[in-house]
Amino acid sequence: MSTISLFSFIYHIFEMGVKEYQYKILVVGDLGTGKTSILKRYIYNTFSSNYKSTIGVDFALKVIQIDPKTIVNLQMWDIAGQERFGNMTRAYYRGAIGAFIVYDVTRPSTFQSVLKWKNDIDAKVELPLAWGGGSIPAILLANKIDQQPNPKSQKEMNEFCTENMFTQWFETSAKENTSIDTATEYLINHIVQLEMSNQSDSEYEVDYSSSSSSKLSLYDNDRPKVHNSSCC
Ligand SMILES: Nc1nc2c(ncn2[C@@H]2O[C@H](COP(=O)(O)OP(=O)(O)OP(=O)(O)O)[C@@H](O)[C@H]2O)c(=O)[nH]1
Ligand SMILES: [Mg+2]
Repeated sequence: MSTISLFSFIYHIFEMGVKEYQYKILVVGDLGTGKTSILKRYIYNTFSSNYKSTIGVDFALKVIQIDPKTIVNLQMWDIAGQERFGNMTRAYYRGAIGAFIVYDVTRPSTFQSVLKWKNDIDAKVELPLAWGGGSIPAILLANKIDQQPNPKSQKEMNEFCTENMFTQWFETSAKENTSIDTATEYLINHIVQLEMSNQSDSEYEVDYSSSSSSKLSLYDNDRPKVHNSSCC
């Protein structure tokens, strides 16, 4: 792109009044619950039954056009289950504005851990003061429902989420692509509304300074290229 056309492109963006938001979203939960698979399904629309445990953290980006004047740059941080509330999570969580907490419906022990993950997040990160502070929105994902129904009833899930301040819950399958887009849309809409209701004029900046030592690798080498998504 020539310098002149670059300037006219930038001018066009300003003239159109396009607002761009950056949201950092965490994906946490016990080992093997399907966090990486959920992200791969959401971003690349792929699934593999091979289990390759994440080491440290991975992250992926996706640009979403909410409406003609609103763009969201979503930064999804896929935190290894083996991190288990260790010291590194504080650095990984910094600047996050929302979270998915994932359990595996076939392994009850992973449900026992979701509160530990929620408490770990609540202890280490909170919403910006300009938004009123407090806990970041957390969505509970009951994953692998293609393998068996969720052992918890809808009533139990609703009560659990209300009591423990989860924003919402969804039953998902990364394998069969069940409710992953819906859950993500729900979280993004919730965050956009939070930001708008606090009438913040400036977009929320994510601080990456702490992540320089993190593993910021690509996902698998066979990652297909998908329009409007990118990975660093
Ligand atoms: N049947 C089924 N298998 C799934 C689903 N999601 C993930 N898996 C499988 O579960 C295993 C673990 O998935 P991962 O996505 O690697 O789990 P993870 O939570 O990222 O694990 P860590 O990185 O070790 O914390 C893999 O073999 C996946 O193929 C699902 O929705 N249904
Ligand atoms: Mg993983």
